[in-house]
Amino acid sequence: MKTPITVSITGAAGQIGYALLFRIASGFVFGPDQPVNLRLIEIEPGLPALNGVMMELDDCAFPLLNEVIGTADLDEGFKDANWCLLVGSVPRKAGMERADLLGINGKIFTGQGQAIARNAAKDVRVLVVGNPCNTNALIAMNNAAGVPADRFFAMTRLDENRAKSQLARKAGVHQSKVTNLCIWGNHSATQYPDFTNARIDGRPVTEVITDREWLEGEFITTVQQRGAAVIKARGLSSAASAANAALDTVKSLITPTPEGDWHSVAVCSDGSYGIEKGIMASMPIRTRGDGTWEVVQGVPVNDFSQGRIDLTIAELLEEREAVKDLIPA
Ligand code: NAX
Repeated sequence: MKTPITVSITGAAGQIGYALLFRIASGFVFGPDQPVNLRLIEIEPGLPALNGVMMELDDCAFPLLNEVIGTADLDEGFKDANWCLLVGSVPRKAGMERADLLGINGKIFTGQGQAIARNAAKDVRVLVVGNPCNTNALIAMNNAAGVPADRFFAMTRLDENRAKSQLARKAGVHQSKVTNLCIWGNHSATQYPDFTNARIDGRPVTEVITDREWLEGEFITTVQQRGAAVIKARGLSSAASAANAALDTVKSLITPTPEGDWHSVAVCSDGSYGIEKGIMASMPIRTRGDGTWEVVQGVPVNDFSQGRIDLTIAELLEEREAVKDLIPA
């Protein structure tokens, strides 16, 4: 039997957690011959619900699920973790300013970054889903002394998937035909879904969808506002699609990217595309399949795209400024 892979998940009793755990335990992510240990982390008030989730995991009798631990203790939760999925965070409540939310959640991610550095496996990789995910990832990365920056990611895959499905619908094709879709910047309403480089069946989207006004207008706002639209319709925020995107992200980071394509995830900027070094910004990424990844270079950025990218990067810089006290010098 292969050595089990250990996956630590925070917010494991929440709605995304509920849509995530069972698919990991089933072998969907790491493969049909890879046993998995789950370390499920909740805050104290979440532990009774987590216990119920663990009962259901038991009741699935998953052949690949080796061990499950539920805990509110970060050291226990991140022990030997190969993957950390940081989902738990405090939702924005009425009357709460963005800066308040950044501060409250920021404090969660300092402690989690430190605990990951103390306990996780040498090859640990960390995907932050809990919002504001780019800046939470920035804080965790900067508080995880000794863990290389290229192990930290923040999720923009849900935005990529949403954008692909909107383009496919407009073009009347299956969503699998849409490739090379990059989300630039922040996972927020300023994100830029870059249709200018996307392709449908290998052809530029702009040749297939000639309605430029739609591409520059409704398409972008639909993707940017999709989360709010789901809340309006469902009364709850996106959960199954968010969990699915988290699993897509992990899979894309552990398997080689198809030739000529790329995927979107926020990584620590190396200065590519003029994006300030050190911030967590979404950009086009390729994975080699050996645990390493690279920013795809040479993706054309026209004036329209540059204006959009500048906006979303400016927001990330503002967010970093708002949490600067949580980032050690
Ligand atoms: P829920 O409120 O259903 O669940 C969150 C869970 O996290 C709760 O069980 C809570 O007890 C737990 N929690 C809170 N603080 C914690 C901490 N310090 N340590 C461990 N657990 C903690 O939220 P859910 O719908 O699951 O969403 C989770 C996060 O994902 C939210 O921040 C949400 O904004 C974010 N999202 C991010 C998306 C993305 O694309 N990056 C999209 C979907 C989602 O909105």
